[in-house]
Amino acid sequence: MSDKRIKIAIQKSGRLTEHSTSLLQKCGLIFSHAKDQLIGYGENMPFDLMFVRDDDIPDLVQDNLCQLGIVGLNVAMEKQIGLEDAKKACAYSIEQTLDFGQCLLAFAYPEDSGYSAIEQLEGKTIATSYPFIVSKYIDEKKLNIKITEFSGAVEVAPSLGKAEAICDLVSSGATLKAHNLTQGETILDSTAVVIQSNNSLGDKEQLWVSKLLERINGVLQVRESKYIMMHAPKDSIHTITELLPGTESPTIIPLEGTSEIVAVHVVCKETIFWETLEDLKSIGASSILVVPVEKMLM
Ligand code: PRT
Ligand code: ZN
Repeated sequence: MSDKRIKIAIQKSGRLTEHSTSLLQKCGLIFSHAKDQLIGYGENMPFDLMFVRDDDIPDLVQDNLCQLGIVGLNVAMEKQIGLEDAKKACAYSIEQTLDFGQCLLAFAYPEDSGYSAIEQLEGKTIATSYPFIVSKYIDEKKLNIKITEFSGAVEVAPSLGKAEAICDLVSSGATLKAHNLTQGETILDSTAVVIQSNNSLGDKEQLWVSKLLERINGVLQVRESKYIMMHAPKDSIHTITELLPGTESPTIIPLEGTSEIVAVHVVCKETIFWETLEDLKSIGASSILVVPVEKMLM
């Protein structure tokens, strides 16, 4: 890389766009991006953003035109398996799983078809936008099922007589219901992921990439993390750490005028429910405060 800038491919306009830009902003990246421009220029770090269609992201990273990309695991895997199939090396790796873009890649059968499992579709046809992932799954099960590729609106394939079943992304399930389809086996649990080119970077650039990945990890941890403070009987500390999921060693602070009660401070990396607070109260904790964490670097 002659210009020493690192390019990150993100979706131009779609379900991942706002989450991706907001994640990078939370990592401290300030960028200028004129509407309809392909590139957003990083102002305070050597990262530039390339705004593209999500399907182009694995190719851009594969060809090292972008060094990083944020894309659905479904898209990253489809390309990866496609390369495997063509006996070509995949030149990117999945570096980080993110907490947005959640969906399932699942089979679905027409409600009145009597199908409820993929094994019943021997000799039949499945429509999908993910032919490589689906073929691999079917091959592993040693089934003889044809695949017809649809680039969009896969759910209409059975009613058009193009396929007996489909395999498509599902989130709420409303689209399947609206087309009288019943959800079947899930073949992939997908979220957005960060992919990185396997081409080696200069030392300085690699340092920036590592720093960004570390900050992304910090942002993800912080989203669920809470700082919890309470007063509690000294002999209940062990039970408290058991009740609070994802905690490390708590900080114990003595209180003026008592040796039995202490102040306990702890960072909890999972969601805290009311039930947990009630359980803490029942073992003698009081003045329980749960506050959000702004930033975290582990
Ligand atoms: O223009 P471009 O090619 O960039 O965008 P796109 O239209 O291909 O992608 P987009 O923005 O729809 O989705 C981007 C990524 O979001 C996908 O690759 C997935 O990783 C993730 N994602 C999460 C989803 C969904 N949820 C989702 N529900 N992508 C698509 N859907 C579609 C699905 O295909 C089906 O048509 O939504 C419908 C089902 O939704 P429910 O809620 O009715 O079940
Ligand atoms: Zn797309």
